[in-house]
Amino acid sequence: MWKELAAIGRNADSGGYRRYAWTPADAECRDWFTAQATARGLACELDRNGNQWAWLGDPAAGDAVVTGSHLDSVPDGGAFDGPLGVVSSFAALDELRRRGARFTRPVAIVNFGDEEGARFGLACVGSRLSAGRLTREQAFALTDGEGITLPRAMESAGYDPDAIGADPERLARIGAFVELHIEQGRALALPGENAAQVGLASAIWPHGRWRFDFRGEANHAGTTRLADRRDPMLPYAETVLAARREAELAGAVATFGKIAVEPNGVNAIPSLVRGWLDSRAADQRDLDTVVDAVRRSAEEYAARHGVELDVVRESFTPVVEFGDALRDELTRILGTDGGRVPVLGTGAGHDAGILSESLPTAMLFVRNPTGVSHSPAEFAEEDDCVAGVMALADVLKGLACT
Ligand code: HGY
Ligand code: MN
Ligand code: MN
Repeated sequence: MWKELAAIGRNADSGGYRRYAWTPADAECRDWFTAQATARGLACELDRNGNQWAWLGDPAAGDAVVTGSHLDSVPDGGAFDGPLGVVSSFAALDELRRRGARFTRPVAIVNFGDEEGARFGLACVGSRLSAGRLTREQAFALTDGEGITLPRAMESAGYDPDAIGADPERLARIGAFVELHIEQGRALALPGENAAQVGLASAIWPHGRWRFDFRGEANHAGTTRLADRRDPMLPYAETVLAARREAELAGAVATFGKIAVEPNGVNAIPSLVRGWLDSRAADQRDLDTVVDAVRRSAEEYAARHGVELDVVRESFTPVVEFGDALRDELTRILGTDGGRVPVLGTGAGHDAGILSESLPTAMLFVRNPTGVSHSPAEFAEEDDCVAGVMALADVLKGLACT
């Protein structure tokens, strides 16, 4: 399974993945999902938001146990972020069948669409739509870097954008959603009390994405006197450094990882510099402090250079505290050999976080020896991945089988 999926959407030069929503690579990942589900006799279903579901048992019976994750990636992302959860779900089902488990609740494996928001800028579009946390109007307004809107992109991929919207009936049939994910950090890998192959999630930090548009005046790089310039690159550069300073002060994180310059010519002073800030903090107050301070600094720098500034919040996810009941149930199931199961917070967003307001959700983390993610270097040891599959099989057995 892993080898088949690994070849899809991988860029030969970088070794990273470019599986963006509603692109041919996304379609190939979806075909792979359908093939894996069909090969296991699971009933495949596509919901109104383009999320894929593979069912064992009758969904209408309700109280389903669902597992899965996402298959899309960030630009040049790694092989594990998302796919490890989906592959492990199919493998865990295979393991349960090997053990002769008898299912007493419907079980489904899900592939949530557009979790990374790499193309349209908003994280977790598929799960947000289903949970009613993104309206059709908001979704229709999303555009990619080429100005293609989300509905047009869905249509070109053969999906009906007019069908999108909240899906409360579907979510009401789910009793628990458990997402397995590679840890995007090193808490499980470092020696100490959290050293383990598998851990559980406690919370997801509040986090968001803000677009800073610095508008200056295009001009000749060679002939325009410095005093006559309104160069948007300068306040942008100062704002990047301010973001780092403010994050350090607040014990938060802040990243300007994406920039778009117009006209982007070596010998032209830009007319527009667009920078995207990703900022996250353990609590909302610190996040607000960082973003407000960065915005204020940006305004001050822009004014100093005669540059206009617009700041737009493009994506935001409030803090997620995963419910104790389901996590305690998983701890009971996994801690059978007396081993303590580490419980970790994370700064990474997930579909499980989006759904946590609609139904009981939990996350399993698999050890990441380097902690690296959102990079072609992302890696997990095979025996840690197998431990993750076994843990997920134990969890699904404990929740959905006699
Ligand atoms: O950006 C995130 O937190 C996640 O990988 N979507
Ligand atoms: Mn990710
Ligand atoms: Mn992910």
